[in-house]
Amino acid sequence: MSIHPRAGIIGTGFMGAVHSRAIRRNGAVVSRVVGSTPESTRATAPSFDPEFSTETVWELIRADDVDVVHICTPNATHAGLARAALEAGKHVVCEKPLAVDAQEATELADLARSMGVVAAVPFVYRFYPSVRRARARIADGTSGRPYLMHGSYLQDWLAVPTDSDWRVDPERGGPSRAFADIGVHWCDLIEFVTGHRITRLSARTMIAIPERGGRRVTTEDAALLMFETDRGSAGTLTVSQVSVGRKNRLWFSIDAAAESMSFDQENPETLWVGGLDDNKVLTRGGADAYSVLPPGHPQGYQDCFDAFVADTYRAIGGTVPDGLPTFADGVRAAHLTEAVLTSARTEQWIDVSMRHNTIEKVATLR
Ligand code: SOE
Repeated sequence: MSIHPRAGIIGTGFMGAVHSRAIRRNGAVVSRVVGSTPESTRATAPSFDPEFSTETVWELIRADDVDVVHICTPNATHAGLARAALEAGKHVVCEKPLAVDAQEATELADLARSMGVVAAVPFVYRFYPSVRRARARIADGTSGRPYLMHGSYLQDWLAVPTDSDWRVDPERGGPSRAFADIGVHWCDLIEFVTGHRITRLSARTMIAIPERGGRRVTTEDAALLMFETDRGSAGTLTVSQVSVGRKNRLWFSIDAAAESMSFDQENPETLWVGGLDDNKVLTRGGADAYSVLPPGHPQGYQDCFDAFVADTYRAIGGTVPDGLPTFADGVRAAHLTEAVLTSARTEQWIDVSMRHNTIEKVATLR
């Protein structure tokens, strides 16, 4: 199939707009667009300038002029929409979380494999050139064995009691909010860069603002983790959506035998490298993987999305690029999310290693 498939977008909010820009920047067609409801479709879909007007989700999923479905709706609708699109034989890009429980996420990954279609999840921070550089330094042995991985993912868009969003409602967002929404990005990224897998974790969650819009809040504003990995490393993570002044500050440090490296998503053109004799800042070079602009012309979040969609569409064309985040990665994220909630409830360490073996099996069977 062409690497310019015809796309259908379900969901016309911020993520729908990000996906539509990435689709068009890759030379593909936005064939159909629907919102979460017929009313939102009529109100918002025309602004996406689709090829065809579409009344319902089902019309989009069944349309012969849609090859790949992008699901950009509230979390609790993801699994049902992904299942329907897969059963219709479509390739699927589903926003994280793939599903609000790990069993359903696993079933979707199995279904995608049995249907023989491409099924991807936008863990897009993998596509920063600086992140690929850090990954290469570990893979080629330059960094030495990672000892510690630590960092945070901090935002402040829910820092005020009057702030709210469908994510706060567990019926629409699922039982976890901060970790399921952004903590999974950090965990995916640290495992992607190091090649390690988190095998056990201890987590605490906290609700900083107990009431929003007159309703009691039951989903976490923040999560704090300690974890161990399958290759003898350990780490910590702080996730928060109430950290005033932090807009989208994903940051990690990997402290390895020969050097430490740190990356800051709010300053993504550089990678800090600390050595025993000197420290240096590596700035994105024009020849780096996923560099599309000359040095000094900063690349950012949308460029990562463009690269993710390009690689997804390459996979649809028959060549699966290294590092494409698929439904198997969505399954892992769902398992980590469940482990975080279980650990926070029981105050116990939770083993996630067995789940990983299952996930890897799913991933390799493809
Ligand atoms: C909101 O927290 C959000 O848009 C997340 O849903 C995205 O996954 C993240 O990349 C940016 O912040």
